[in-house]
Amino acid sequence: MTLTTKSVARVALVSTLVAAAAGAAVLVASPASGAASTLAAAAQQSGRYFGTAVAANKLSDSTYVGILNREFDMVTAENEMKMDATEPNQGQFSYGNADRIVNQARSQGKRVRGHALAWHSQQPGWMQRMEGSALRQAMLNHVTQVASYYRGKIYAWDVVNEAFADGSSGGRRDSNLQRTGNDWIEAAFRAARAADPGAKLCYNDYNTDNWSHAKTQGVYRMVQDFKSRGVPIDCVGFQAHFNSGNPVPSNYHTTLQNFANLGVDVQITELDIEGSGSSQAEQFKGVTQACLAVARCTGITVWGIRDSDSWRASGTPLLFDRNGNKKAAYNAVLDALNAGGTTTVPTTPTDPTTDPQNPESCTATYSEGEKWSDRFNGQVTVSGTDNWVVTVTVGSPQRIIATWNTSPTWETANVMTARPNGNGNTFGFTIQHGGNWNWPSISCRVA
Ligand code: 9MR
Repeated sequence: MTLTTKSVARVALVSTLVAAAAGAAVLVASPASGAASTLAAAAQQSGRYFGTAVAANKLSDSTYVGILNREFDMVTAENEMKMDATEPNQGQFSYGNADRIVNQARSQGKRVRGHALAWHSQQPGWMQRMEGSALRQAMLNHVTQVASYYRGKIYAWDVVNEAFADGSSGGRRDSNLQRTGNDWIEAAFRAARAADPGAKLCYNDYNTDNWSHAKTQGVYRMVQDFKSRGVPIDCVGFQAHFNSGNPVPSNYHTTLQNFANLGVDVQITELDIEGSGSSQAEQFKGVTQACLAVARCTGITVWGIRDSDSWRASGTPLLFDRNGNKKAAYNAVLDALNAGGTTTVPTTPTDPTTDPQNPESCTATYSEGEKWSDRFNGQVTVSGTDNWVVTVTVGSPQRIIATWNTSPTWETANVMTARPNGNGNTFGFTIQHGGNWNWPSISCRVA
């Protein structure tokens, strides 16, 4: 911890007051040790997340929501943030179902992956009929509007989804967006960065798992080119939809590591593996271990909760059966997460130095502070701007009971908005954890 003298004094004061208030607070150190019992808690041991796709129309299903709240700390809207859902008529934006998912997630202290700002598929009818510069403008406006609406609430956006062709070409997929010019992808990334400087910006695709495949190589060359030219890209999403015709490749770890070596995070974004029993479990274990072995693999998202929630339910490709029971694949993933939790990855997004278009980006880095039996301290250091707004979201039943070096406002009881109060760019807080030792989620934007 690098606290100023002044803030050390404040921490001490806060701690004393809290200790007095709590009666018999004992100064002991470390968080819970031993094997974690949920996917999210197990992933957090190495600074990673474990997420799922969520469908708004299932949020009234208590079994579904029970598993969601218990097991996952990252949420992707399965369909509700896509272009047809958010802009059904040109210039008319519709966020009802997406908001239901975002609000449910954030009220439970979960983070959100945004999916997807620009895609050849699931375009609204009016966009499907467009071409050329009118389409380019409409696409950029869509990216700007949607990313601005959710500014500060999204951990990572799939800015562009599935833009590369299958097969041996290694080139782009033909689409109305591609026909607006090869630079449409970088234009979308620049628009997204301007709209939400605190979100990580990802390129997301499928069939990019095998390092020797032409499509994987094509995406790799694009990311390499973007990094060399300062196009703002932070991450690559690997959808990871596997089945017997498209099994987990033996070089999967190599693929993830090679992309990470370009200076981007990698994320497994839509994992499902058709099959059952121990063979399915082994494959889930392999994918989990591959992510854990790559420092910049920041998390795994499965594409649904129960087999019956899956887009390909007959392949029973998920971690819970149709009744919500844990499958062998669940235990394999949990064990792998518990065994591999040693690598710590940075919690925070966006390298502002890579974005010449946006010199005032914002990076917020969380670090752990002192821990007691009933509470722990955390601090956030902001870089890139002196003009920041940081959102700190704690999970239930946590409560922020003290702060220093910021004067907070509250969106809800567990969502705090922090701004500079003249004490520099590091602020801190005390979280009464109520048994939940998870780190808060942090996002940052330029005011
Ligand atoms: O799971 C989604 C399903 O409900 C939709 O009908 C389908 C429509 O395209 O999209 C599915 O999600 C896809 C994701 O958005 C992108 N990668 C492939 C996913 C599975 O098709």
